[in-house]
Amino acid sequence: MSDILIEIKNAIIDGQNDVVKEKVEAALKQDLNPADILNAGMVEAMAEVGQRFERGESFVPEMLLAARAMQSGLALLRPSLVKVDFKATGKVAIGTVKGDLHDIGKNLVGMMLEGAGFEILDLGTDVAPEKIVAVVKDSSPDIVALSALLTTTMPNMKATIEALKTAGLRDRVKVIVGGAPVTEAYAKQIGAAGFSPNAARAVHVAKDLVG
Ligand code: B1M
Repeated sequence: MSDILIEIKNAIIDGQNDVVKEKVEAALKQDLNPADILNAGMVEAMAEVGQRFERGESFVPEMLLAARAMQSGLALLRPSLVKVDFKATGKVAIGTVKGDLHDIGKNLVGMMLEGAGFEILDLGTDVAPEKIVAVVKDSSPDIVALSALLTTTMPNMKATIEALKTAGLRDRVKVIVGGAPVTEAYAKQIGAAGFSPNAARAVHVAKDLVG
C-alpha cells in the first residue's frame, strides 16, 4: 500500500481531522484512484477502530473522532464518487434504522447511488418505521434502503417492512438492506427485496430492481 494511503489510514484512526483533509487532497492531486483512497485508506481505518474498541483499547470518544475525520475525508472524495452516470433512473429513500446513529456507511451508499444516477432522499439516522411509511406515501420512492450497524437495531428493518405492509404500501416500494451485521439470509428472512454487503454492490442491486 502506498505511503499516503497508510498516512490517511493512521490519521483517521487517530482522529486527526486536518491531517486527513491534507492527505486526501494530496492523494487526489497525485491521481490516486478514489476507490483505493476510500477502501484501502479510509474504510480499513474504521475497521481497525472497531477492532480496537472491541479489544477495549479505545472507547466511544475515539470512535467519534475517527468518524469525524472519516466524514471530512469523504466530503473531499464526494465529487469523484458522485460523477453521475445518467443511465439509472429512480428515487431512493435511504436512512439508518431507529435507534441507530451510525451514518458513514449509509452516506457512502447514498453517494454511490447518486453517482449511478439515482435521486436520493436522505432521511438521516434513527429513522422510525412510521417515518418511512410517511415518506413512501408522500414522496413515492422506488426503493427504500435501510442501514443498520448494531445487532440490537437490525430488528427495526423487519419492523419497517411490517409497518409498510400494515399501511398497505408494501407493493409500492422495494426495500433493500445492508450494514455490517446484516446478512443475505437475514434479508430474505424479513422479506427484503435486496441485500448488499457494501456500497458498490448496492448500486447493482438497486439498478436490477428498477431495471
Ligand atoms: Co459504533 N459500533 N457504537 N460508533 N462503531 C460498531 C458498529 C461496532 C461493530 C464496534 C465494535 O464493537 N467492534 C459495535 C456494534 C456491535 C454490534 O452490535 N454487533 C458498535 C457499538 C457497540 C456502538 C455503541 C453501542 C457504543 C456505546 O455507546 N457503548 C454506540 C451505539 C450508538 C447508536 O447508534 N445508538 C456506538 C456509537 C458509535 C459512534 C457514534 C461513536 C460512531 C458512529 C459515528 C457515525 O457514524 N457518524 C461509531 C463508529 C464509528 C463505529 C465503527 C468503529 C465504524 C463504523 C463505520 O463507520 N464503518 C464500528 C466498527 C465497524 O464497523 N467495524 C462500530 C465504516 C463504514 C464505511 O462501514 O458502516 O459497515 P459500514 O458500511 C458499509 C457496509 O456495511 C455497507 O456499505 C458500507 C460501505 O461499504 N452498508 C450498506 C452500510 N449500510 C448499508 C445500507 C445498504 C447497503 C449496504 O442499503 C441497501
